[in-house]
Amino acid sequence: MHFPRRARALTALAVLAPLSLAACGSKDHTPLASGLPSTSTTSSTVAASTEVAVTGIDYAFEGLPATLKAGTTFTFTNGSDKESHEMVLFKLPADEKRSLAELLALPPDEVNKVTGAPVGVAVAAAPGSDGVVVEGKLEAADPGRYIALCGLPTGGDPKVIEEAATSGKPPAEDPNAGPPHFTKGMVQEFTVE
Ligand SMILES: [Cu+2]
Repeated sequence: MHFPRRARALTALAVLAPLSLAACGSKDHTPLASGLPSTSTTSSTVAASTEVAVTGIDYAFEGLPATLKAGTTFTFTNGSDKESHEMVLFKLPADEKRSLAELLALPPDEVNKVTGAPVGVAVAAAPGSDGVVVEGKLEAADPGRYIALCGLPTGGDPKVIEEAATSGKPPAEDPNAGPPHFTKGMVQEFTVE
């Protein structure tokens, strides 16, 4: 990669996101679960294409089928007119049986142990922009369960996010930065066959 420092910074963003969720969450207060896409929106049809165009909107992924073929690659585009978005792709361990909602309700240490490092990260900081892959590859190479999420802050300044992405430094203080987008529903599981 051309941007190793950049990749580290964004990985930190993605990995830290669940920490903030767990810190403010509890069994009685689970903003993530309430924002999860309902299972009725998923399809059992295996996508025919092995290249899938995903769009990040406020606050969901569009174009991401429930089931895909191994070897599928993704492009990522920001479809918002105000927010930054990213697509962070994780592959779950083969023996992991818990649901996405159960996993994200776990303590942060355990979540991070389950997900490990992302398979790939693409960031589209400017609203309407094409995502830039800054870590790994946006590819579902092998069969299994995958998760796509956006850990960028709600209402965050796209310039601050872009700066963090290009400088390799942590994001500057942003008084408008709210909870990560995945707590508002921008998280989706899919299966690769
Ligand atoms: Cu987002």
